[in-house]
Amino acid sequence: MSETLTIALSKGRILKETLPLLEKANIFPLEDISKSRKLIFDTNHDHIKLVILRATDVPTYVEHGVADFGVAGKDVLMEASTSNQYELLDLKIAKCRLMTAGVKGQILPNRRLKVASKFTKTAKAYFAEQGIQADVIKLYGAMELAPIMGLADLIVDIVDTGNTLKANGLEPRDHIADISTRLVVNKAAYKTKYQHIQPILDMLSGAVDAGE
Ligand code: PRT
Ligand code: MG
Repeated sequence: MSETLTIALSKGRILKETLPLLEKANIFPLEDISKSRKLIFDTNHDHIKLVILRATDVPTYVEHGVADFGVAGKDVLMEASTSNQYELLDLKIAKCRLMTAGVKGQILPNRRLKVASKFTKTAKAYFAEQGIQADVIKLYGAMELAPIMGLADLIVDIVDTGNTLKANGLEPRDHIADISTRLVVNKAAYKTKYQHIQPILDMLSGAVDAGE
C-alpha cells in the first residue's frame, strides 16, 4: 500500500484520550508526541501519518482533503463547515454536554436575550429552534465571566462536572446536545482510498467497543 493516509488529531484533552484508542487499533506514533514540538508524526505503518492540530482546525483540514481522517469533538464539528466529510464513528471519548447557563437564581429578562458563546452557530440555531429571540455574542474563552460582568444573560458552553459553572456563581439551565469525539473522513478520500480506510475504521471501531 503506497498511498498515504493522514489523520488529523485535536491536541489537548482529546489527544490524550485518542492515542490509547489508536494504540488499540495498532497505530503508534514513532516518537512521543507529548515530548516533541513537531506537528507531523510518522507511525508504525509506512502509509499512515498523524498531524496534531488545534481542535477547531481539524474539520478545515478534512474539508479541504489535505487530511483524510479527522478526530474532533461534536461541539467543534457542529460549528464547522462539514459538507465534504462523513462522520463515521463515535469514539465515545471526551464526553460532555453543551448547555446554556446563567447566574444562579437569576430570572431571565423579558426582552431579547443576550447570549455569549464560542459556539455561535450552534447557539443561534438552538435559540431559533426554541422560538426565543436572542443576540449571540462571540467569545473565545472564559465564557463564565460574561453573565457575571453583565455582557450576557446566558452562555452556551461545555459542561462536564458542573464545577466550573458552580465556582463562578453560575448554574446549568438547558441541555442542548450530548458531546463526544467523532471520527470524520473526507468524502473523496473515502471513495478513492476506501481499501486503506476501511481496515482502519474496523480496527478503530473494535477499539471503541473494547473500551465500553
Ligand atoms: O484551549 P483551546 O481553546 O485551544 O481548546 P479547548 O480548551 O477547547 O481544548 P481542550 O483541550 O480543552 O478540548 C476541548 C474538547 O474536549 C471540546 O471540543 C470537547 O469536545 C471536549 N471536552 C470534554 C471538553 C470538556 N470535556 C470540558 N469539560 N472541553 C472543554 N471542557 C471545559 C469547558 O469549556 C469548561 O471550561 O471544562 C470546563 C467545564 O468542565 P466542568 O467539569 O467544570 O463542568
Ligand atoms: Mg482549554
